[in-house]
Amino acid sequence: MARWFLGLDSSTQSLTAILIDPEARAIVAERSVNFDAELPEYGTRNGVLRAADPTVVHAPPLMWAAALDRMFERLRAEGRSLANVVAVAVSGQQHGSVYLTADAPAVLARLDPAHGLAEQLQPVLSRPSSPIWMDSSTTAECDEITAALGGAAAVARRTGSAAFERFTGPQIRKFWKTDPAAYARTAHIALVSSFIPSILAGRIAPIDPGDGAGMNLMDISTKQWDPAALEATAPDLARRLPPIAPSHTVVGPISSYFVRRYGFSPSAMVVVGSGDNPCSLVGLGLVRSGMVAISLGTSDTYFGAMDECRVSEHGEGHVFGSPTGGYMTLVCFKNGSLARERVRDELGLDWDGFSRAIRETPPALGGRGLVLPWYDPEITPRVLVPGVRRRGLQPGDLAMCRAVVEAQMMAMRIHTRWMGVRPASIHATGGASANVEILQVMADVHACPVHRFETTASAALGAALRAYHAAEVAAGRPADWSEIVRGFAEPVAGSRVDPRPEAVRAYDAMEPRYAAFEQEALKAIGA
Ligand code: ADP
Ligand code: XUL
Repeated sequence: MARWFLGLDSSTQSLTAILIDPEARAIVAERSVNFDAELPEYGTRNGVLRAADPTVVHAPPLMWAAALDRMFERLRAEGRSLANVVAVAVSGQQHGSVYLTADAPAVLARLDPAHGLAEQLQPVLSRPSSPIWMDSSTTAECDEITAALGGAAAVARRTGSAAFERFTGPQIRKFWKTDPAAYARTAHIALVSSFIPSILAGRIAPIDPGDGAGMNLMDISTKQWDPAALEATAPDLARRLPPIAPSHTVVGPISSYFVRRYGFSPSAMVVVGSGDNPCSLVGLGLVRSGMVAISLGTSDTYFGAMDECRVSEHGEGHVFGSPTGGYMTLVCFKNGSLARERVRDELGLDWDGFSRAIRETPPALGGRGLVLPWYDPEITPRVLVPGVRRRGLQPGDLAMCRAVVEAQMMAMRIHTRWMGVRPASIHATGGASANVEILQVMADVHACPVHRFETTASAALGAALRAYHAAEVAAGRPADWSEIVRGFAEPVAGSRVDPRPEAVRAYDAMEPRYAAFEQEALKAIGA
């Protein structure tokens, strides 16, 4: 009988499932349920519910549960034998939280296969909607938590990130402040990534250090709840949180609901869930310290694996637990594709013209010019007052194409140094990774080879690989992560771009000039 592993990614707009067969190193199936299109009764747009206040963004947790029924109905209807699934692991959009009453454990334990999940879970929600990562309505609570814990750097040292509006702790605090009665009715608080496994296993599931680190509640060095952070957040919080357990922990066998309704094997294991970014780390094969991915999407993100826990003194980026055991970082740069497009459009070019302009200019522009491409407010470094700053460059200058990409890569190099890990190789993903000239600048500035990854569902794949890994561990077999991901998380053949020694030297020389220009600009705007 085939041995399949299932990864489920409950993300903002959809639920994605990937079934893998590790023996064949094959993806057996990949399917998505789009929330807006397939569950219109929940009234979401792009998977979320908006309020009059634009900073408030929630989603209906029952929709996430209903999507599970939809997904398994579909896989069954296609003739996939879910009896082959040995283990299932979940990836969830990070930070979002689900609030359950004291009846939840009993209801979860006795789900009736004659009825759908949403209908049965509705009575155990103490809060009908879930604040998600797009919610930014908790600035006051962030300030209160930060003050109680001794400042932003202290919060970052303690929990891996400064207090952020979307993080779960500030969200819980706001809930307690604004609806103390509903908070009092709440006996269990779950993350998206622990709510789905709780349903699958029929019991309240632990939280893993990958997603637990996105709460401002976990001690990043011990990977356990931090009593002072809990205290600073809301009263009696400890008894409302599940334990934190390593990412490969088996929560239990799948609940009989799924056995009877969809034909899962009663021995199928449910593994602890994790956040979508920690799962993507695995899905992109970043299983050793020094392996880094740069995603060139709407924003650019830099994320990588590191063995030791290091936190930025300046609150740059986030540190999460890695599902492989150590740590990972995630640093977001807002002016990514947006800034590249602005330059391209200002010069009236298409992407070919943009690439040609890069090819025809020397590394570091021969020392001639610099730009700070802050078209929009920037996250890293923190720039609240946007504005592009040029030195030795005019707006219509074709050299702007190289200058903008160099600035982006140099900012990444400087603002990720606190990790103390020099990238040994970079996996490039996202729309702009199709551009070889951009990848060459990336390789030269970071002084390491770059490989392109085409990924549509790295979080779901990462979850499936986590399920496989957890089953190997549970069976007492040595589970080497490089071996787990082999054949699944592979770069596009022939996509390797190597750094050129001469260019690497030019960028070493450029770094202090760029850093000084950036510092001056930050000082001028009072950042
Ligand atoms: P998202 O963050 O929305 O998922 P994607 O990863 O899909 O974004 O990337 C989309 C972006 O990729 C577009 O906004 C575009 O700027 C960029 N892009 C696409 N092709 C190229 C190219 N050849 N060169 C540079 N950028 C490109
Ligand atoms: C990470 C974050 C997002 C969500 C999206 O901190 O907020 O990447 O995880 O799903």
